Amino acid sequence: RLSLLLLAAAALLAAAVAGAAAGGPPGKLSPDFYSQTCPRAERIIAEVVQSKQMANPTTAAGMLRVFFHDCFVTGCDASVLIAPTRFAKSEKDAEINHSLPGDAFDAVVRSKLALELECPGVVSCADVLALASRVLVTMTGGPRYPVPLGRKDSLSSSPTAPDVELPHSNFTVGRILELFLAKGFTVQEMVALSGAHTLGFSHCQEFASRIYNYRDKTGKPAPFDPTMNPGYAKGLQAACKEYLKDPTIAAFNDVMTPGKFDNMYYVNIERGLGLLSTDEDMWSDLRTRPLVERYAANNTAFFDDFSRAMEKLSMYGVKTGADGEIRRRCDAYNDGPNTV
Ligand code: HEM
Ligand SMILES: *[C@@H]1O[C@H](CO)[C@@H](O)[C@H](O)[C@H]1NC(C)=O
Ligand SMILES: *[C@@H]1O[C@H](CO)[C@@H](O)[C@H](O)[C@H]1NC(C)=O
Ligand SMILES: CC(=O)N[C@H]1CO[C@H](CO)[C@@H](O)[C@@H]1O
Repeated sequence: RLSLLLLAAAALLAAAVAGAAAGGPPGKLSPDFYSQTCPRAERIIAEVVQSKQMANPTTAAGMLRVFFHDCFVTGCDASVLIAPTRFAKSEKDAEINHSLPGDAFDAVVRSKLALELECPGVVSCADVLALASRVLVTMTGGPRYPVPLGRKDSLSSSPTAPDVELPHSNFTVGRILELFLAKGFTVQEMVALSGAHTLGFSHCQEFASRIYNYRDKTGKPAPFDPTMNPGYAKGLQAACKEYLKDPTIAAFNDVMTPGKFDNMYYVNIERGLGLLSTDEDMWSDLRTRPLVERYAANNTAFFDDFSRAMEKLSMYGVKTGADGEIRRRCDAYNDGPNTV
């Protein structure tokens, strides 16, 4: 009696394993999801985004930020890539999109074109974003973390969701933590993921209130936010002088090693060289400060925690099975313009 039950259990197990080999049971992601259907998928994406990154070194930062914006708004489902049409707005219409960089979108479009030539209709745009982000993190000196695959692309893209779901540069650390904790991320994961600000730029308007007409919480004025290194603050005041006339002026997020993926972001925070108030406030908030100290002192600890947090972020709210589709082009639904 017992051995019969065991045999039945073994048969079930074998069926489950066979299912996994055939692309995985619905609802499960796996790193070799495309090993049968598009084995060169990652190589193809890597070739495209690497040449894009060499031609335009801001691509990596742009891609990473686009990926974060995709995942935090209705899950990692390429909803961020949908272009608005005459009939329907999309996430790109949200105010917070203003600076999502064209190079990252372009790299995704090119990757998808190359993939459609080799294995049409197989690789989702959500997976392209996840793989492209990893390639670029690694290429700029960061860790290579696991990226499970098999995400489907969304069937919707809300123009109002991004401004609700994403953290703003004027938030307190407390408010940012609320946002991350509500999505199931820990304080440690929030601090580790913020290390992405080791790359890229912020526009002056995102930190202008720290360097011009500064007032502290009690309304008391000061020449600049006193948590800033004075030389740094003065340098930014000079660099951003014309930002109202020219809103494209921007500063490196990591003033010391702007193009390198490393733990310098945290070292900067210790020295008052954090660019956004949300960066620098991680030093005054005692929930986040020990983690900033830890990552500033130990690059391996940062890479380890960043890797785990990125893998988790890449799984956030993913759609599988009938919850989504494999888009033919990343900026539009397969069934034509969404008229909702
Ligand atoms: C913790 C809360 C966060 C806040 C408040 C925040 C806010 C911002 C702001 C205001 C900018 C500048 C945008 C611009 O002016 O163009 C920026 C840039 C950037 N963010 Fe964040 N961010 C956060 C977390 C993250 C996370 C988790 C990631 C990725 C894992 C990320 C990746 C980036 C990157 C790479 C850039 C540079 C983009 C570029 O150079 O094109 N950020 N962020
Ligand atoms: C933060 O900035 C946004 C615009 O980016 C603005 O709508 C909002 O009112 C600001 N919030 C606070 C608390 O200042
Ligand atoms: C740095 O962190 C890693 C990973 O947590 C750990 O194994 C290592 O011992 C740490 N190194 C130092 C010098 O503390
Ligand atoms: C990259 C991108 O799509 N940016 C858009 C953000 O939204 C404004 C309108 O609110 C568009 O003009 C931008 O093209």
